[in-house]
Amino acid sequence: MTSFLEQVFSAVFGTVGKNLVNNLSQRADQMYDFVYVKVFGLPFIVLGARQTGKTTLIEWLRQNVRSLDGHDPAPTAPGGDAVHTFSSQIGAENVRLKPTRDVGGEYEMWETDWLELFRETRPRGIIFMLDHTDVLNHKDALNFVMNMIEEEIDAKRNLKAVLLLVNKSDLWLSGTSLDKLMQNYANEVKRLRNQAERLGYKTWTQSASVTQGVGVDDAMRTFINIIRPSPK
Ligand SMILES: Nc1nc2c(ncn2[C@@H]2O[C@H](COP(=O)(O)OP(=O)(O)OP(=O)(O)O)[C@@H](O)[C@H]2O)c(=O)[nH]1
Ligand SMILES: [Mg+2]
Repeated sequence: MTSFLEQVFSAVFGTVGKNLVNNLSQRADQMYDFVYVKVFGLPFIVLGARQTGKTTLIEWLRQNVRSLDGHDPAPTAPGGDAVHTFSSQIGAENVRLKPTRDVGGEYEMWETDWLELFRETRPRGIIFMLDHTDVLNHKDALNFVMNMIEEEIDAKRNLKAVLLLVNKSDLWLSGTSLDKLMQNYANEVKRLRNQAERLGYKTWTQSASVTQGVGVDDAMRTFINIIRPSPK
């Protein structure tokens, strides 16, 4: 349809006509995305090695509570748990979110649950969670996610952001800084930045304590602002 219109407009008005049609169809796509997300929710996924706080973060978003102290979920089982689309108060705004599924972080689930979720959701954003323990495992998990993004041509098409969320700051912030902790991941972060630049998504690192409600609101506001389609 567009190419037919383009041909007609190019024949009648030359390049100006072609550009006009391109512009209009781009705006129609943007408007469609904007309305679609308002109704059906922002598709994003939460990944990360075992026990990093994925379930807790989804609960934090879902319950709209500012602290989950004492909250102690069981490790997420193979197959994960379905998460229905819900609205969440983030900053001053009510945003409709669609994380689709809460997946577990055990190694055996990466090739199965993580990959399936990525393919099914075609997320606009990925929150990759880690903490201050088990550096090698977090490196493996992050490299797995980068490989997955590299290889999955359809699933990565809408990707606008990958946030590295370093959780449990209540346990490590008194002994070290975010920069120091992230020195362990210098190669992975470099690779992630290169990939982001090449594929056109944004990536950055933030610290948080989801159970204490510290830094999560800020991280989520930034994340949502980057991944949501613009109304223009
Ligand atoms: N101290 C502290 N503990 C946290 C924080 N966030 C989560 N936890 C705890 O870490 C443990 C694991 O949290 P989960 O949310 O189950 O982690 P998960 O990534 O879903 O774990 P799997 O499903 O096994 O992959 C729980 O005991 C949480 O209460 C935090 O910010 N600080
Ligand atoms: Mg879990």
